[in-house]
Amino acid sequence: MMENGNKKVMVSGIQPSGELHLGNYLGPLRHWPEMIDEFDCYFFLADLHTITVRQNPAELRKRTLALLAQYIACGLDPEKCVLFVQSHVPAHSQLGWVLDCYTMFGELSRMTQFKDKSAKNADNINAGLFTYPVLMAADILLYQPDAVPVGEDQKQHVEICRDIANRFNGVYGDVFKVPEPYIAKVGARIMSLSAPDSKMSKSQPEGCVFLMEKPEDIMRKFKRAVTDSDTERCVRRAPEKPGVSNLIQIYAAATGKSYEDVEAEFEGQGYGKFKPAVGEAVVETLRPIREETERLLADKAYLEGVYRAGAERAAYVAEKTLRKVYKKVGFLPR
Ligand code: ATP
Ligand code: LTN
Repeated sequence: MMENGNKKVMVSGIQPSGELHLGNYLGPLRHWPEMIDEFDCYFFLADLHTITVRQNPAELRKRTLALLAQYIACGLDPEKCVLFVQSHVPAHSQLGWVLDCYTMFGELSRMTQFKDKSAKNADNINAGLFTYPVLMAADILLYQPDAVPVGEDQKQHVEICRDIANRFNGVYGDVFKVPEPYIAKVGARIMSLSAPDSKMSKSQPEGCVFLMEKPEDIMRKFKRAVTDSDTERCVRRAPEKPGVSNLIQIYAAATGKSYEDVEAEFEGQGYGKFKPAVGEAVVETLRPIREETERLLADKAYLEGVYRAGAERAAYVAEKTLRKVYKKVGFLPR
């Protein structure tokens, strides 16, 4: 079923750097299972990327396996797509080095994630944090994908990947396919429940709903969600109502309804009804994922089988691209 030469290809990854949250799910992850019939899909756990920030080794191992279980629990059937751990496929690091030499200091300096993360980790602004987008470009280009499904915040990284691919192709001919970012319309930027002007992020846990969180904790976070102080208190999207607009977005994404339908459903009702309704919709969306993740985590042998087979299938494709690149730049064949 894979690598049949006709199907379009898709690749994406998430860092096992913390607990998966509602933004990760409603933004990119929810859409991945919808694509596995149409595309040849490669989904990986971006563990190499996580060490740009200091990690506890035992925790990292645990979270990597938990994220794999969550991928599967969200509907990524390992029989229908390739699931693997980034560090298990050395071609990622190997192509990363080559692409480092085709990426400019100036363009990396403009990356907003680098600016943000170096401000947050002022005592550890390491070279990996700086060259992170180049490794990400290697992750992508190895699989010659048509599309890269990510959240809005990763768009700039897919764009630099396209620039690097075009630069390389400009010198050596058509080595890489130049992929498009694929960003969902609903849910691409879920905002924090406690500070709706910043994106939901694990670094602000009070405004962040985690996939494995208990239903009562999720309900509590939604009931406390920051809304707006307009006297009408009506459920309608508006730029001056970021809190309510975000809740409408979450409810629409969780239930599959349009924004207009959500507004109509709660017309004439205040926030007191709306906030718990959003909480319940989220709890019900996440419940089967949480239960299936727990079941899968009890079967380590199965998960090991999945990532071993995934690494083999990914490496087969990745090494083919790497060999082509090595040949083009003039490395002596082994
Ligand atoms: P942090 O919480 O530290 O900001 P993160 O949650 O963004 O990190 P990543 O591994 O960088 O973690 O993100 C995984 C995927 O989830 C990416 O495709 C990213 O675009 C998407 N994503 C992250 N946060 C959100 C959000 N609030 N809304 C929608 N998509 C998001
Ligand atoms: N940078 C991404 C994770 C990531 C990725 C990738 C996503 C690493 N390599 C390749 C898509 C394709 C992030 O922080 N969310």
